Amino acid sequence: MPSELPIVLIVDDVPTNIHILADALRHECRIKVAVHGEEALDIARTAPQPDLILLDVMMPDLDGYEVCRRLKNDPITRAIPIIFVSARDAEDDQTLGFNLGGVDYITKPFSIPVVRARVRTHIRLKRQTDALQHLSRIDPLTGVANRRHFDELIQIEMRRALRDQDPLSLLMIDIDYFKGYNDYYGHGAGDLCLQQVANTLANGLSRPGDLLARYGGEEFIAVLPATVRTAAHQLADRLRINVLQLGIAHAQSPAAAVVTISVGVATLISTPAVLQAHNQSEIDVLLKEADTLLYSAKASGRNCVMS
Ligand code: GH3
Ligand code: MG
Ligand code: MG
Ligand code: MG
Repeated sequence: MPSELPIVLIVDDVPTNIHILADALRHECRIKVAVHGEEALDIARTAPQPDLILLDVMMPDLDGYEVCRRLKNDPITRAIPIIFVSARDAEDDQTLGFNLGGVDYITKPFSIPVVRARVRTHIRLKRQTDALQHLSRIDPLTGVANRRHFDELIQIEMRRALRDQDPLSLLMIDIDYFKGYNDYYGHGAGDLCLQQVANTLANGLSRPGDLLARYGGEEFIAVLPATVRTAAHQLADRLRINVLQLGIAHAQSPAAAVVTISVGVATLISTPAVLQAHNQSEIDVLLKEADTLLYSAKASGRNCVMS
């Protein structure tokens, strides 16, 4: 929550240095501390993650540069801004810190007001970046994830499914006779209908790892990790009934007097042949299968699920 105090992780092998920095920041930040590199890596990975790390360079075992390298190599910690705080003030040291992905480099001895100002600045920038990233993944009309977020997430889920040999299901969902709805009730009512259907679909997904995205105009896609075909089919049918029960009048629908959806269900089964395959080609196969089954659902009269 952006209104909460930001969490700052202070990493230094000398407790006195930690105390000075912690005293300087404690009124405006929640402080976590680590006295060596491994501890810093652990804390950085653990939720709630720090919003910023103040990182000493000279430490026994892992030095600050190596800690930074590892944080930047791990997708879970990559986005946390790192400010180096070090007595090593040579140009080369500072340049290396920036080249490794540090956002700033403070040399010791430092001025406390300047440290505070730099910390504030980098936390503000981090929050702006987070807000922009969030916006870039949301469909503005319905508030659910957009196509871009789906494209990113399906890559991650496909890699995970192939690695763990888990099933992975996709639901391709399309509103029935939506062109007729727009033509009859108007585009504004069409937008409202899209919002209600999106809400109902999103609320119908039960597991934390499930994702609903708007895939195109009146088409949605649900990603269901670790879900076998029968379970995905059951879920799809529940979503279908939930939308039906919204009871949005649709005078132009030959399928029902209300707005309905059709759903195609595709499931990845990790056979040895599939394990050899490239992520993207498996994603394409899964999308094609879901689309074909959606088409069959349409051909069978709509308001139904095909798997
Ligand atoms: P089917 O049952 O075969 O899916 O028929 P359909 O009429 O739903 O399919 P079609 O693809 O012919 O029409 C989709 C319509 O969705 C066309 C367009 O008017 C409407 N649509 C797409 N995006 C939006 C949107 O953002 N807002 C509104 N109001 N309508 C949209
Ligand atoms: Mg040190
Ligand atoms: Mg449609
Ligand atoms: Mg469509």
